[in-house]
Amino acid sequence: MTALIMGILNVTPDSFSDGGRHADPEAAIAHGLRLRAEGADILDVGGESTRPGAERVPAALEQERVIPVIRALAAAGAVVSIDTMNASTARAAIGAGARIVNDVSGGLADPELLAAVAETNADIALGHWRGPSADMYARAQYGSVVADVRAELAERMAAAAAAGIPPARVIVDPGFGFGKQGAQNWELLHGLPRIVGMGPRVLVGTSRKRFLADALEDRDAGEATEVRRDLATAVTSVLADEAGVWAVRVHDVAATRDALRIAGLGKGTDPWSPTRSR
Ligand code: PMM
Repeated sequence: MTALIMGILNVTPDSFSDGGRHADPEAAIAHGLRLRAEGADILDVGGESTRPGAERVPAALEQERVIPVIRALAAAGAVVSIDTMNASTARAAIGAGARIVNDVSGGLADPELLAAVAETNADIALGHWRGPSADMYARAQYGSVVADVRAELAERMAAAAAAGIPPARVIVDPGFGFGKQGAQNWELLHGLPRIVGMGPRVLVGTSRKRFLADALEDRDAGEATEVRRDLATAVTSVLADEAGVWAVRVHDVAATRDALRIAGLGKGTDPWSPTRSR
């Protein structure tokens, strides 16, 4: 089976990678529908930037940004996830039709979040996280990054179970770029089979991240352009797919869809089957 594609819909004025293009709800809804038409299986709506150095935004402002967008996209039949670290936003988003709560902090940032999700039928994506974006690189100290991420994700899975969330509703995400420096991300990418071996569905988000841009920079080109980052993302998404992940979270849905399709040709599976699932 080919990995599902989660399309990123950041409804923020300061996202590092789509630069606040979708801060007004109408534009965000239109972009979400376009991502769906391009092949996104899930739309991940977020109202708070987690870019390195980002400050937190109040939950009320986050909800003002995301709730109308979630309501419209869910009403149009899309599977929507809410990218939030706040229990109150998770609750409101599920009320508006979101089916997955995507918490990059794995339930650590808001101690109420896991219990809030447990009361619903929503799935939870638990990200590997070592602390707020404002100073996350200070915590990028690992013995073995893959072994440490595995162990810390297992702790978050145990916390989700203790809060009453059945294991079948849990997704794990190794958190590329979150408290990880350049080379640690590559080690994690090639260690993905060991994360997949943990059991739950695995979600992976490498899209346009700094470690890709750093790898692309060369003497002539300077800062990697968005187009080059999207191509790099399509490559890392194929590698993640080959490791057996359940879904990849990307900005450029069309490029990743094409890459997954090309990589899957001749393998005896039809990555285009509308019933494909993982
Ligand atoms: N990365 C970002 C935001 N949300 N969610 C998951 N599950 N995994 C990620 O790696 C992840 C995420 C930061 O990137 P963005 O600002 O481009 O959305």
